[in-house]
Amino acid sequence: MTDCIFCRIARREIPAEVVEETPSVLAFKDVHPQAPVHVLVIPKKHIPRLMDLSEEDSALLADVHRVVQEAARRMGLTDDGFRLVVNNGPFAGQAVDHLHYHVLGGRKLGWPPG
Ligand code: DGP
Repeated sequence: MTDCIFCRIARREIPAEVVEETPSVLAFKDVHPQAPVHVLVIPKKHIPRLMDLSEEDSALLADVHRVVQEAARRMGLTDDGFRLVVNNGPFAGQAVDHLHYHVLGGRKLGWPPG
């Protein structure tokens, strides 16, 4: 158990607009949306960064991707598509040290990112 902000959201100690939940994964709306749809998908387990994943997390990662699919369906992103982003570490601008996937959609997104 940690006091990180996403662990606290996963424990429902801090309110969030939940889009999808399974026993191991939570999807909720980003508080500072960068696109018309901006959902964060997190494993409930505290994993600080993508580089901290290990082989024992394989099933959990599959769950995360299933929830990404379900959240995308629920938010109407299936036809036009969406972007899935993981910021890993300071150069990527990772602000919250709890692994999270950004699901961004609802408009055409630019590439490359800044
Ligand atoms: P990153 O830069 O990849 O670490 O993105 C962190 C994201 O988390 C950022 O887009 C804003 C979002 N965020 C931070 N605190 C909260 C919060 O308390 N609630 C919600 N819903 N989102 C948050």
